[in-house]
Amino acid sequence: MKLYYTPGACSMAGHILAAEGGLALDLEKVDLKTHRTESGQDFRKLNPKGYVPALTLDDGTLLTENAAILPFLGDKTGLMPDGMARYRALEWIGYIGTELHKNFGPLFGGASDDAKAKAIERIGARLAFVEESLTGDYLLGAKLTAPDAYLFVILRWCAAMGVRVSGRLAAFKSRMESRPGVIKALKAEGLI
Ligand SMILES: N[C@@H](CCC(=O)N[C@@H](CS)C(=O)NCC(=O)O)C(=O)O
Repeated sequence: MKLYYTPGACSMAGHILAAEGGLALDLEKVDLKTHRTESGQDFRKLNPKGYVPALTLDDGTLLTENAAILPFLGDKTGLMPDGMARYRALEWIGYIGTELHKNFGPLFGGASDDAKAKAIERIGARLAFVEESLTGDYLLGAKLTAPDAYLFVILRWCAAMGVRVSGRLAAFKSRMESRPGVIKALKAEGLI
């Protein structure tokens, strides 16, 4: 199985899950500006969507979208729960993808200062809900599950983009940073 990733991008969520769950993944870095992979492939031929993450399975099947890749890798690693908790995990992956991740668009792109300020305000409000809900060590309680990896990636972006992260969210970020699988993934992506 190979994960096409860009250092620090949302593809790191799947990378963290694999590292935390002891699942061996091949990794191939993608330059999102040139659309070339580190071995020189045209990434858009491999994944017509042109963005990371993309996961190729051993039989050549291509899987894209965090909403699919994270549950998939969570199932492979035991980090995706069953029963009602599974729907809670999917609920968080949906929230993080659509209410947090997508609101970073203006901050990454060349938006006006006004649009950036509005995005920061929106992200702050969405994060306040996450912080209120985060009553245990992880989103679903005492154990790390798939959406935690995604939330951690988003909190790293906050630090880089001037979005304030404090209290329980800051504690969650530090907790994640001390986990062996997270450290392994950050090192493999050249981020520490
Ligand atoms: N809908 C996709 C979005 C993934 C996404 O936003 N990927 C970003 C990196 S975090 C990317 O590759 N952007 C480059 C581009 O869109 O060309 C998902 O949820 O997996």
